[in-house]
Amino acid sequence: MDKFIILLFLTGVHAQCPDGFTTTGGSCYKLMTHIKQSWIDSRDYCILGGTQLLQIDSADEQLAIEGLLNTTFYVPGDNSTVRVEIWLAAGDFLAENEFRWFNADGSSDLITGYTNYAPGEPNNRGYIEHCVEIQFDIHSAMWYDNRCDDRRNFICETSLGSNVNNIIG
Ligand SMILES: [Ca+2]
Ligand SMILES: [Ca+2]
Repeated sequence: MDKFIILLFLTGVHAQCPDGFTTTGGSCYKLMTHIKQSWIDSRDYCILGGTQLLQIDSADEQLAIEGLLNTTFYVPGDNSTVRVEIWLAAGDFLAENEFRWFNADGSSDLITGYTNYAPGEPNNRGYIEHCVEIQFDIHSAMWYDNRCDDRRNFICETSLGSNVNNIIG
């Protein structure tokens, strides 16, 4: 009986993701499959919902996101057509080649930790690529800098136990 009560207590305090979000590891994610927007509009959309545009801080988190993309987009038996681009909350539009994570509160942090750029990236092709995206297909999910005005799908991220505005849900 004591064990049962303790189990109920632990279950009650366990932090959950908001409705519609996927939990993997220590964070909650919502993949916007039905909207493509510029980098700034994607970022603002997540912030209006009480979340942030996706930041990937570790190889574990990268794997979690690859799993989410695979689950969402991979069609069994179809090896050719899956190709999706997803914004990350990273860019170098404040200072060229100084890539930062942009936080929901308006602050930003120089990226000094994990990255997963494709070979030769970021390359600032045409001198107009200042926002970072994932290019996902069935083989890889590497990072590229690209044009901030391009319209992409995106992922909003929030922490376990947080509340979100229902525009996201
Ligand atoms: Ca994250
Ligand atoms: Ca590039």
